[in-house]
Order: sequence, then structure tokens, then C-alpha cells
Amino acid sequence: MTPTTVKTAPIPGQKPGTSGLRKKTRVFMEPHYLENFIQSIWNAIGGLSGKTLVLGGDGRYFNDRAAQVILRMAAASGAAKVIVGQGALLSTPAASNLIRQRKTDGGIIMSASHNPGGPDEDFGVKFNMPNGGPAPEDATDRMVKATQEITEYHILEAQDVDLSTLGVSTLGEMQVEVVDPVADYAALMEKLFDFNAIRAMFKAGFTVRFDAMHAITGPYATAILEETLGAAKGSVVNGVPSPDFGGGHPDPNPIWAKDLMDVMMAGSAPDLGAASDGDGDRNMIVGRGCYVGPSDSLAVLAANAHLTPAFSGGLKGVARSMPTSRALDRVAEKRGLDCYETPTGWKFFGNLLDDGRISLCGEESAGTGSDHVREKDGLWAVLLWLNILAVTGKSVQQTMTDHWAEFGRNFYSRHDYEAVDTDRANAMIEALRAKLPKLPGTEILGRTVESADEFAYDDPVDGSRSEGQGLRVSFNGGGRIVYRLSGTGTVGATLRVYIEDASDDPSTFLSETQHALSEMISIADHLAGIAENTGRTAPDVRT
Ligand code: G16
Repeated sequence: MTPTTVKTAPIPGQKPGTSGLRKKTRVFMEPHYLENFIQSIWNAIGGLSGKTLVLGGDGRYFNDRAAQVILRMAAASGAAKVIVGQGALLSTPAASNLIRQRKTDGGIIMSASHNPGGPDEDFGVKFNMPNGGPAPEDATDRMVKATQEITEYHILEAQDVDLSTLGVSTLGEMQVEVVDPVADYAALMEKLFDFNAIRAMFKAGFTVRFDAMHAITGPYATAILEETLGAAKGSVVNGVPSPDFGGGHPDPNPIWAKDLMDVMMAGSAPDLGAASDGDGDRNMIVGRGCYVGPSDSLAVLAANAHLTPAFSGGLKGVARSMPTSRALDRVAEKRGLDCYETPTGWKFFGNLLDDGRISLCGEESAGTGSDHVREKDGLWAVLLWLNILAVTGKSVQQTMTDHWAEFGRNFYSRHDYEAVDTDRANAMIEALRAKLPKLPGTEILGRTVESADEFAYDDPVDGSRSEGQGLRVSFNGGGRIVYRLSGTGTVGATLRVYIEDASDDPSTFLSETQHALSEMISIADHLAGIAENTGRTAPDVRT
């Protein structure tokens, strides 16, 4: 087995977005495409000589083939060892945990997250740093530069490594250790939460339905919820990962997890419904007859986390991405916690977590997490909810009602316009950006603009600045609209419009969200001219 050097040339467009490089699977399968990007990662991190990496993915189509290529390339570049999840599987939070537990030099996660999988759908690759978190912008910038300068890559000519059997083997000079993808993660969860309290709650008749959406969390949820905590058999549905996620869209929101929503809105619904996404880092929470939006869920977890062993000493501070609703800020203010506002992208929480400034954070895009790993963590969020419910004995609906009574309510929804013509989307944002300076003090459909700007983030830990992170317009009375283009789509542009309005009037707390936001929704369209600029009269997704 000798390493081969293959001549190649830069391939345009190999630029990681919000979370790694995501493209159509067939693009990743084109000659040299995957290899160029992987070699560029090695080049950007100063080579692989003597290093140890973690490798795993969400099991989507091409996961197994890509894993073999990455292993042969790691061996050819002198890596000492790669720790791989059995079957090349690892959820994103489990990979983050392994990187940290085994103190490796980082890891490669093969996933396009919540995007559908299959030969005609999406694939993705991201590199996580030795702290277990997604590569920050300076590292991804180096990767992009490397993709533009690449002239060759190194790969070993070898048979496939057997990734189905646990244990250590060698590939050339490199060790390959195949590990149980669930075991270390499950052990970590047991340390964080009061498993006895949750077990007792299940024993007393509490019911849960966890929809793994045919994706990676199936084995994790079955092992932890059913086999360890004693939830009834069958509580985990769609629990076997499949390369095309059962033909579905593994994005845990009321649209794509409609089956779960239907069950939870029916008379005989379980006490708690939950779902996770393709790679296991997102979560959706729904009570009997009561959907909990991700921003509200984050606020409730922040208000109650101290009831669980993981946070018994209280929270250090909290953070949310800028477009996430300010329900969290209300909790932080009342509890005297620092509350940070970061750009969209989990990578921006890394420094705050590493520096000990925050211990809980989350995003409107259904990601919630803490300092236990450096990724958002879907099943962890479900266990945190279960632990809180086990302590309080309240239903999800009661928890929400009590929360709003104490803190007030921020109505919130994101409207997505998918696969919009990129030029038209850019032109719309450009025109809106030009309008911002004149907006403060003006009245739009009866609401007065308080402030309007383009969000830029100065990282308080390393001093780096990230510009162009979304246009935001705030109104007197707590209303806010944010416009940004997604960094994870693979077709055209996805326009995201984040709409929020605040209420302290208890008589409104149970209003339907879209209804409560109808005024702000009209303003959002009016201000940006969404219909005329995109040609769309309604969003494709409302969260
Ligand atoms: C990724 C990022 C998240 C981000 C989300 C949406 O999630 O990790 O931080 O909020 O994309 O990003 P965008 O609005 O740019 O599409 P995931 O679950 O896809 O890895």
C-alpha cells in the first residue's frame, strides 16, 4: 500500500457556508470533488502528520463511500489514527463528544444536516476543531484559500476498511479504531441528567413519542429512552437510519414532522412529542396539543435548567443567534444572567462556551445546546425537557402557560422562501440595505421603527469581527423583523424572514402565532417588497 499523489486543479465553489460544505450529492461524487475538499482541509489545518481524527456521518447516501475515501486520504497524509463510528455513523453531537473525550486533533462529520439525502439530494462535509466545535471563520477561510490553490492530493490505494466490526485495524501505517457510536454519548447523558427521576416518571405512566425521522438519532434514542430510561417500546418511531431518510425531509419542524404533529394534536396524544434531524443536532418539542417553538423552548430551558444535575450550580450566562426571538433575553434579565447575541451558525457559540461565559445557548433553527459538547444537541434537549418535567410534574402546556405568565410572550415565526432566483434575492436585500439608515422614526403600517441596521458581531473573546449577518428592523413595542439569506441551501437562494412581536397582556398569550403576528407579517412584506421581488405570494415554510 503506497500513497499515490494525484494531480488536480481547483474546483470553483468549494466554500463552506453556515455549517460546512453542502452540495448536491452528485456534485460531491464528481471526479476529485470530495478529494479536493478533504485535501484542502488537511492543508488548511497544517497537515495531518501524527494527528488523530474522529470520523462519522449521518448515514445518508454516499456516507459509506466518502468515509472510505477520507480514511485512505488520512492514511496517505500521515495521520496516526482515525476513530470511526461503526458503519461510519456518528451523530453530530456524538462526534463532538468523541473529539473532546478522546482529545483528538479534530474530526470530519459527513452530513448535510436537515437537508434531504439520496443520489439527487444533498451531501456535506464539515471539519470540527479539537474543542469539538465547527471550524470558525478564520479556519474555513483558510480552507477556501486551499481549495483555490490545490494542485494535488494524496490517497492510499487500498481495499475498503471493515467498518462494521468494533475494534482496531490498520490502514497502511494508520490505526483505524471502530467504536460504538452510541456508548460514549449515552454515558455523557447519564452524567448530566437525573435518569432515576425520568425513569420514575415513565414508570408512573408518562408517555413520549420520539420521531427520529429515519435519521441518525434512532439508535441513540432507542438505547437511551427505551432501553435505559424505560419508555414504552415503540416510543421511538422511524428509528432505523436510512440513506434517503425514508424519502423524507429530516427537518424537525411542524411541516416536515407533520405525522408527529398530527399525533400530538389528537385527543390521545402522548405527554411529550419530540423529533430530531438528519445528523441529530436539532430538536423539536411538542406537548399534548401544544407546539413549543424553538425560541420559546430555549427560554423555558434557560428558566428551568437549574432543576437538573447538569446545571444545579446555575447557568453562567446564555446566548442566542441574532434572529432567534428575544424570549431568552427576558429570562436572562429577570435572572441576572449575561445574554449574548451571535450571528447565525453554531460556530459562533464556541468561544463563549470555551471561555466559560455561557453554559446554555440556542437558535431559532431548532438548535439548543450547552457546554457539554460544542455542537447543538437534539436528544440532549429532549432529555433536559424530560428532566425538568420529571422535577416539576407539570405538563408541557402548563409549563408554557406558567412561563409566559412570569416572563411575557414573544410571538415568533420564520418564513422561508426557498429556491428563489439568486440575483433577485440579492437585489432585494441590496435595496433594503440601502433603505435602512432612513427608517428609524418612520411609521410603517401604523408601527414606528425604533432602529434599523445590518448586524455585525464582534467576538468578545478573540476580537474577530463578522459582518453582513442579517438586516434587522426593530419597532416600538417589541416588534422586530430580520431578513437574511440562508447559508445552508443548495439550490438558488433561500430568503429567511424572521418575525417577532412581544406581548405582556395575558389575554393574548394563547393566541395563534401567525394571527398574533399578522401585523408584523404585513409590514415585513411591505418593507422589503417580498412578493414583487421574489414572485412569491406565500412562504414555502413557516416555522
Ligand atoms: C446550521 C447551523 C445553524 C444554523 C442553521 C441555519 O444548522 O449549524 O447554526 O442556524 O444551519 O442556517 P441558515 O439560516 O444559514 O440556513 P444545521 O442543523 O443545518 O447544521
